[in-house]
Amino acid sequence: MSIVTKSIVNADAEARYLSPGELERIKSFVTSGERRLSIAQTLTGSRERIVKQAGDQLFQKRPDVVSPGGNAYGEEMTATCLRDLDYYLRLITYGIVAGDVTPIEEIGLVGVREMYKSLGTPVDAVVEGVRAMKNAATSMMAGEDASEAGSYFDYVIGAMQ
Ligand SMILES: CCC1=C(C)/C(=C/C2=NC(=C\c3[nH]c(/C=C4\NC(=O)[C@H](C)[C@H]4CC)c(C)c3CCC(=O)O)/C(CCC(=O)O)=C2C)NC1=O
Repeated sequence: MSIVTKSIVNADAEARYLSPGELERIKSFVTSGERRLSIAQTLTGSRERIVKQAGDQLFQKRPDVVSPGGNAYGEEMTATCLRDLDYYLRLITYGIVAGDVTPIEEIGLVGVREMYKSLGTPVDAVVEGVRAMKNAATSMMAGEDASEAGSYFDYVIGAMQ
């Protein structure tokens, strides 16, 4: 739910006008809108490059995951691993557009540690992959955009640990 919808639902539940604080938060959401959309466009347009670079960096740092016995060993499993990175990049674009981490949390983080545990996937290596995507993505952006985008990657990294 966006901050707009959420504020309206909360206010209407109490049959009141939006508070000055709520209006202020909506204002900041609206004024940052153009920038957030342009960040999401950059990430969407560069998704293949970001995922590829991040994968290369991850497998260099953690050769164990793509070695025999590793969770991402073999062409098919490696592709599934890169697909997961792509999933998280996609969810991060949702968060940036919504100006809110809730979609990332609800779609991709609830129960994620248990899920990866049951798959035998080392979560710390997934985190490493998200960190590598952050590096690849933010290196394509100017300062303020990089820090805005970076905060959503950091959110995923923090929530997975
Ligand atoms: C959009 C929300 C969403 C997420 C996040 C998601 C993740 C997800 N990753 C999976 C598998 C997997 N995930 C990985 C990923 C990795 N293995 C490693 O060693 C690396 C560290 C890492 C890549 C960074 C691998 C290799 C599998 C296949 C494991 C297997 O089949 O044994 C599976 C099991 C089913 C399948 O193979 O598709 C799910 C559900 N699915 C979703 O719908």
